[in-house]
Amino acid sequence: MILLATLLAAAEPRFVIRVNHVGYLPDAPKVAVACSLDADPRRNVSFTVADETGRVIQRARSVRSGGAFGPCAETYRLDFSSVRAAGRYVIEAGGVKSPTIRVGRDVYDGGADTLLYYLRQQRSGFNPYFRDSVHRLDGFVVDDTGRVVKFQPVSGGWADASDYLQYVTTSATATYHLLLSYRDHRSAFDDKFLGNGLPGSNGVADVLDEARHGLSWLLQMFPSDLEMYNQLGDDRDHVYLDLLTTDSSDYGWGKGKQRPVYPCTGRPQGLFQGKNRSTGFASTAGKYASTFALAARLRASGSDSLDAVLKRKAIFAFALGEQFPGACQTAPGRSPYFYEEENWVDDMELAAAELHALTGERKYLDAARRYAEREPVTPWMGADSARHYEWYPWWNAGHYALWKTGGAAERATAANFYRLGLALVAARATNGFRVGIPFIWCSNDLMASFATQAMLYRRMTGDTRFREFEQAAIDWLFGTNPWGTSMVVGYPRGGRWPRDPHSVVSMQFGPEAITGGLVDGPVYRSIYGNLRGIALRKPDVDSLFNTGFIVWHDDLGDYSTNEPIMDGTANLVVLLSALSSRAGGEGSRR
Ligand SMILES: [Ca+2]
Ligand SMILES: [Ca+2]
Repeated sequence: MILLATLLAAAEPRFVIRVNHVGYLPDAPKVAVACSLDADPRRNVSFTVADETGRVIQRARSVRSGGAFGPCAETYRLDFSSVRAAGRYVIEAGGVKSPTIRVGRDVYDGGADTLLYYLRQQRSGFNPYFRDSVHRLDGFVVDDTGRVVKFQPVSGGWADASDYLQYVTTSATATYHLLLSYRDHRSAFDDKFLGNGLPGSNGVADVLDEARHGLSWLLQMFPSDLEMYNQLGDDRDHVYLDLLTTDSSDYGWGKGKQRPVYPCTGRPQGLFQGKNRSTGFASTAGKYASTFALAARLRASGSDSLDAVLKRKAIFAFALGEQFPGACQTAPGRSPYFYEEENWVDDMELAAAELHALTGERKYLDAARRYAEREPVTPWMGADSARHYEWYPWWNAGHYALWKTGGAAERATAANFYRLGLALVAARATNGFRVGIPFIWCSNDLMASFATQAMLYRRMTGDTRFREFEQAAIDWLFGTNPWGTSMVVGYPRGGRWPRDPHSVVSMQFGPEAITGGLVDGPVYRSIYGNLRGIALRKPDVDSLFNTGFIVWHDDLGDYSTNEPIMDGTANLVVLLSALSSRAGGEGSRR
């Protein structure tokens, strides 16, 4: 057995070429990364690029090693940016061929819609994937002791990940991202689904259908000016690995019955051992306000009276945030993990900027500028680590909103603040993959956010100094990483992507069932080693590439790197819709 294992290991390639499996836009920087598991004293390779027929179209070029990264003893950046013609190509280096590489304006078309499949699958209330209603009894509002205050109808929204908790923090952010994608890139989206998520056409872009699903839950979670709810369910959910439709979590009111609804209180919360460190309302209030304000301005709800309600609630949510500054964190149950969001001025900045755009009132622009000055850079940028969701959302859309609604001074300030953050990450990205984010839990969310901020900065200013890093982050998400895998389940069809994510849905129905889900992504080995209850369920096919400081496992047992995440998926919709060739997308630019 040992001999066989040794022989098999010896047969594994020790020199690999990693590429973006989705492909490259004709005018984008194009770089594949070769990873050698063995140190090479020459520290040098030459590579060629051939077209589909085998004809060499870029003659041999020699490249110096960019040094070690993770499992790679050497990394080589194979730049083929000069290849601009649409087509399929193969790179050859070190006697090894790359996977087929696509170049074309339309390589990202349909990508954003693919992500929406996962969001539909995560729907609570009526779930179109299961064609059944889930969690229809939600929920019971609870006080600090867990005592039921009253029943409140809040069935709807999206399950957060492969557990079924629901948070305003992530759901409002996701809804905002969907609305922003609709506003900026609506032609990138199809209309192949109805409002309830079943197949069909309703004259509404599917991204707006999905945003409306989020809006309707958020309206239920902020039912009156005196009640601002923050969370539905808690981690007692984790006891069972059930399907959404047969969730048998028991919060003391019977299996599969009501789930607890946690309000923002401004006080630490947690019914068992662990408590969060909540201090106010503003992180959640700001998210309600910005999402409702953008929806009202876009007339997104489809009804004038509902748009008026959204506007009134946006104004009131912002006022609550001003009255009770501080963070409203998610509440832990029996496990020590919760979303430890500390920053709230980013959320209030975004809210104020959107309210200015909606109402034109000067006081909101002043407030947006004031909040922006308090946190120019989202603090994970440039850092080596952070607590779980400590600095959330991962990119501050408030600066972009301020830039859009402000005058010349605000535009300069907002662009400058984005630049400062990007420069801090770029300064850490001296490795062969050109990545500078910290590999904390949900690193793919950070990677997508860095790329989004870099793209927005480039469009806002025309300054291309971070273009290489922007592209490297996009490429990382779709295969230019040590494992050579796309991080989105089922996308792109022909590429490598997670087959065994941490999800009971894919476990029972196959990975196609959760097409479109962005998984958490690699984490520091130290994080993986210290989390509770992680055990791989099968031999690691990527063991050769899991020897470095970061790890990723295509294994249901690893909830730290391979669990699809709702908010990360919605965040990526912004980027993928921008890359589409349809009407104004990045792919249409010359
Ligand atoms: Ca539709
Ligand atoms: Ca925040």
